[in-house]
Amino acid sequence: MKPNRPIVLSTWKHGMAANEAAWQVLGAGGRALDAVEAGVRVTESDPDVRTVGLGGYPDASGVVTLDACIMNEAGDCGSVACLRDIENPISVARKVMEETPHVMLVGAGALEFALSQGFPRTNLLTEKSEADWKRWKASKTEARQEINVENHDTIGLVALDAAGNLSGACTTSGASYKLPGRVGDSPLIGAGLYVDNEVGAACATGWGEAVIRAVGCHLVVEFLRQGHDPETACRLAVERVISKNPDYREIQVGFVALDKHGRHGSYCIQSGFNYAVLDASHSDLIDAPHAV
Ligand code: SD4
Repeated sequence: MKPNRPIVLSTWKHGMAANEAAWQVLGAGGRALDAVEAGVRVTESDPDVRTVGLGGYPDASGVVTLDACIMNEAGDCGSVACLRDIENPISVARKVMEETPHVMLVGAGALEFALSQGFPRTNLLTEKSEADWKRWKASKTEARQEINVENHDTIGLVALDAAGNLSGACTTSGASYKLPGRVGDSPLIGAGLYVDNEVGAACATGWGEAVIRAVGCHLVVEFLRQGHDPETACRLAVERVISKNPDYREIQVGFVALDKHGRHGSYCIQSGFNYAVLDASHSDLIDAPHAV
């Protein structure tokens, strides 16, 4: 089979703009790692995307804290969690990968590292997010919000470059009004993102606690390794998530997968999840098949 490459896919409609930015790199013969970083930076910096980066929903105390990770074709990875005041956590995650002997930095240490690397300090709480947070505080509703096409969340983006290498990135402001200190699946290698250059890559969106319980994206990639096509690999992982989470009817979890040949697929628990795909011949927003 002739591989379909380069190609990029990412979660939700906000992935379309991210894919365009990634394509600037991929279409020029660039490296998947550079493409995935460039792609999700667009979403992080867009104040109208309320679930990623600048303008993201804050935690219960009104502080925006961000989670992000990145992984390259060699299996190198970097991650930051509970990072505040930095607009592009994905680039900090890349610095963790490239400039330190570690994989993950969190909280105050992650911020200190970002500042030492020259990242500017930015107030991430926009007026809109602050107003919504105040309304939420006054209403005292539960922290877990519905995740759907209007209220989407994390951007996960995976790419296969012209040279046949895979990389991925995942970034989010996490669950809105979460308990301060809460970290979701998105910065956890294996849960929110996984890349194995021999077989494929996957990223996740949705209720992170459920994804973590199943180590979702590593599972998707292992199903690819067993020979399943991307949609089936995602479906089998969703079935595992369902089996580990008795409250599955109340949550959304979606996976997106790209294999080494440039084939892609997705699957989620309930209707309302879509993903964006871009290659040399088309750009699409595809509704993911769902379990219930
Ligand atoms: C997380 N998967 O932190 C991310 C995004 C989210 O509700 O907001 N989920 O769990």
